[in-house]
Amino acid sequence: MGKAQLSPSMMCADIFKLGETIRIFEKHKIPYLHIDVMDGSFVPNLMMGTSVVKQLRAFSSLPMDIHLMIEDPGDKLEWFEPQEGDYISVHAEATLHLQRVLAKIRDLGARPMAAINPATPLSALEEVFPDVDAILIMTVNPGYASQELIPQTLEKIRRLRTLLDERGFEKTEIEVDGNVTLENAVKMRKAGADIFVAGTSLLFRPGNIEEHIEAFNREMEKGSR
Ligand code: S6P
Ligand code: MG
Repeated sequence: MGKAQLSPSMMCADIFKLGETIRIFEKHKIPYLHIDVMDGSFVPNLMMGTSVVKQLRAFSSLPMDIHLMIEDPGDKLEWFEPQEGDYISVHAEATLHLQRVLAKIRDLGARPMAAINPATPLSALEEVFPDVDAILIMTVNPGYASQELIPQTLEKIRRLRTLLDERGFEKTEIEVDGNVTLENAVKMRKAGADIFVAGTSLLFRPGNIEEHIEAFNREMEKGSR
């Protein structure tokens, strides 16, 4: 198992402090910026469009982890100008042609990730294991920040890790998104998670972001001993 990685959910950041917050992430070698894109149709909310992505790219070279919560993502991938090193995740529930969309992400030069909602069984993804570098397990229903963890998703992470390893996909990463508190992160890590989307429950909770990053790293190191 590789190092536990943080992917800060930028929709939870204070927009008036965005620049300094991103500089903190660069200083701490945070591997991704998590960008939630919502279309008001796949999820009941609107969030983070193409111009935000463009401006962030001009400001920082940190790779992006673009979470598309939109219907028919396949014909909109180019809008986000995918870059080498970026992850782009698409929901199994949002397209009839998941394999084609994942292959297109790879063709565009980014890393494909398949996402599933809490109620969607893992079997929805088994046939695309060869097409992804990561799988995103939603631990809340997508659409909003500050929700409560859906407890059965912990067991789902565990089952996915076992299934991936049994099928020879040991390198495929698991990302978790939703109510990643320090306490939940420890449980998610034990279940097999690699990338932790950090929103209002972790990095953007009251207090100091750098201290929150350090606390996360300490907890993760404890777990690996
Ligand atoms: C939710 C979205 C997430 C949230 C994140 C918020 O639909 O995909 O990325 O921004 O989960 O984190 P928290 O800690 O407020 O649940
Ligand atoms: Mg997200």
